[in-house]
Amino acid sequence: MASLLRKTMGLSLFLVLVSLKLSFGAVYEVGDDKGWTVNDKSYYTGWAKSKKFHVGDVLLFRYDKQIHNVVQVDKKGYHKCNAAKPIAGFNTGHDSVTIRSDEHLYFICGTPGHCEAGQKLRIKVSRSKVPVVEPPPPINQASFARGGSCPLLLCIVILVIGLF
Ligand SMILES: [Cu+2]
Repeated sequence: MASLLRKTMGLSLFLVLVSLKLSFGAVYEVGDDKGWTVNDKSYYTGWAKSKKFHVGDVLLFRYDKQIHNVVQVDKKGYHKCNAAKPIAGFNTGHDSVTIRSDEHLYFICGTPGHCEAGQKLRIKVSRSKVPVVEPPPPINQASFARGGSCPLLLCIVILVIGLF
C-alpha cells in the first residue's frame, strides 16, 4: 500500500513537472528596446522574423499610452490597417498577450496613421510544440532487480520515485 502511494505520488510529481515545463513560454518584448512605436515600415516584420513563436509564449507590448495602443485584428484588418473590428484591445502601455493557439496573430496600433506607417505586427505561430522531455541519465542496470530495459515512462517514474 505504502509503495503504491509512493508510486502515485511520484507519478503526480512527474506530471506536475511536465505541465510546469509546458506552461512556461518565452517572453518577447515587442520591438525589443524600441518597444511598440512607429518605426520604419518593415521594422516589426523583421523583428518577428528573427523569432520563433510558440503556444505559451508571451508578447509584451511597451509603449507610451498617450500616443499608442494595441489592437488585435484579423488578417484583413492587419493588411488594411483597419481597427474597426477588433478581436481585442489594449491600452495600458504595458500589455502582455499570451499566445493561446497556433493561429497567426495580428496587431496594429489604433492611432490614425500609425499602422500605415509600419506600426503593425504579424506573429506566425509555429505549429506543434512537442514537449521536450530530457532523456534520463544512463541507468546502472544493476539497480534494477529485473535488469534489462524498461519502457521510457516507467523508467522516468522510477527515477522520480527515486528522488524521494
Ligand atoms: Cu501608435
